[in-house]
Order: sequence, then structure tokens, then C-alpha cells
Amino acid sequence: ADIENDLQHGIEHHEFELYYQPIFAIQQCHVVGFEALVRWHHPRKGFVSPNDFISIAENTGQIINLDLHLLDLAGKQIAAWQQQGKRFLRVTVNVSSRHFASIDFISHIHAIYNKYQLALGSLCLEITESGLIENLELATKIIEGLAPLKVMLCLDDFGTGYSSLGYLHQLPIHVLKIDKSFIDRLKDNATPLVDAILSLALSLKLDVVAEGIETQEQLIILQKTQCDFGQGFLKARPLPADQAILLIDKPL
Ligand code: G
Ligand code: G
Ligand code: NA
Ligand code: MN
Repeated sequence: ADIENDLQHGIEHHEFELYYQPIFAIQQCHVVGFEALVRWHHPRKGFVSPNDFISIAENTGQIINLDLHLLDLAGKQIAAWQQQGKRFLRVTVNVSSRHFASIDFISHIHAIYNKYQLALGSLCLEITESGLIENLELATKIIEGLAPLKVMLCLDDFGTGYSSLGYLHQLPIHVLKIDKSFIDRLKDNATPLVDAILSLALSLKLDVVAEGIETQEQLIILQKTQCDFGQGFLKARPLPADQAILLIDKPL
């Protein structure tokens, strides 16, 4: 209940900040965008990790308001970078799959685009696979409603959830993010599992992001595959916006 009260207070008092972790092209390592990751500067507890409040917010339903607040922050930041003349970057925001249970989500996203005059394609939404299956029909409708804005959809933690193969081709998604647990196991050569995910993505015409690249060895292995994009502490951690934007002008 503590966190529950604090969450609402925190939204109203601007205690949440988005950090931005670069996503880069796997071959040349130039930055193509960022994943936004929330940080909570709690007045009494100090820094609170998302792991300590996202699941609580999911359970209380406050995740809806929190995510919409964070989407607004991301929209404001994207607009600021666009006005500063920064080159096109796509920002990926994590959202709860709960949003895909209500058609209202379409108008919320349209409102953010209008408010900040965002360029088409500047937003990507990242969701976990399990939530989408539960709402497949409505989720499809919602994603179609976002298509005029060229909002992209990325399936997070791919490979860890349900066996996705049966419905994957039905989902109007654009990007698969290979879960870090598969990247951790990359040694000597690309593992069969990563190869399988890559060929699946290729046949479904999905982009692939390898998440959690921590070693040069992992990067080199991935550079020998068809993987498009990477993300991980090897090249860059999540950073405050003003530090993250300094990384876009040369390869990481
Ligand atoms: O960097 P990391 O500790 O930031 O993130 C931990 C977890 O919190 C991840 O599972 C991530 O997907 C989730 N997360 C981070 N930011 C957000 C957010 O803005 N909204 C939601 N729903 N989840 C987030
Ligand atoms: O659930 P989701 O995949 O959105 O969570 C992303 C989380 O992974 C964030 O907490 C982010 O900080 C973290 N992360 C990103 N890159 C790395 C990495 O290279 N190593 C580790 N350990 N965590 C990472
Ligand atoms: Na994520
Ligand atoms: Mn992930």
C-alpha cells in the first residue's frame, strides 16, 4: 500500500525520469534509437528500481497511468530532440500489455503524437509476448489503429514466454527482441537457438534486436549472423537523456 500511494504521488510530483539506452546497428554500431527505461527518484527511499514497482503497478492497475505519463515524457523528449535538429532516432517505450485490452489506447497515443507533433515512426512500443496472446483480437485492432502513425511494435524477452510460433505470424508486430538469456549463452559460435530465432524473424520479415550484449565475444558472434540490431552494457548503459544524445554522432 505504501508504494501504491507513493506511485500516484510520484506521478503528480514528477519523480519519474526516463533513462535512454542506445540501440545500435550490429555491424557498424551506429545508434539507431533508444530504449526508454524508467527511473524513480523517490523522496524518502532514494532511487527505486523498476523491478521494485512495475509489478506492483501492474497488480494495482496503476501501470496504465504510469505508462501514459512515461509515454508523455518520451514524447516530450523526442520532440525536443527533433527541434534541436538531431537526426531521426526511434525511441522504444516499454508498455504493459494491459493497454492492449482497451481500445482507448489508440486515442492516447494519437493524443501524444498531436501534442508533440512527433515525426511518423518515432515511437516503438515494447511489450512482452504473453500479454498479447491473451488479447489477440483486440490487440490486433489496436495495433492497426496505430499504423497511421507508423508506431512500431516490438516483442520483448522473445523466446522466454509461451511457445510463440503458433500465433507469431498473426501478430502485426515489427521487431523481435531476443532475450538476454540467449545472448548470455553465445560462446564460440552462434547457438542453435539464436540461429533459429533469426531465421524465424527473417521469414516473418521482422527486425531483430539482441538484448543484453555484455562482451566483445558476443558482439562478434552476432556480427556473423543476420541479426540487425543490438543493445547492451558492452556499448552503452541506460543514460539520462542529455548524456544519451551525445552518443549518436559516431559509432559506439
Ligand atoms: O533497466 P531495468 O532495470 O530498467 O528495467 C527493469 C524492468 O522494468 C524491465 O523489465 C523493463 O521492461 C521494465 N520497465 C522499465 N521501464 C518501464 C516502463 O516505462 N514501463 C513499463 N511498463 N515497464 C518498464
Ligand atoms: O524487461 P526488459 O527487457 O525491458 O528489461 C531491460 C533491462 O535490461 C533493463 O533493466 C536494462 O537496464 C537491462 N539491460 C540492458 N542491457 C543490459 C546488459 O547488457 N546487461 C544486463 N545485465 N542488463 C541489461
Ligand atoms: Na524492454
Ligand atoms: Mn527485454
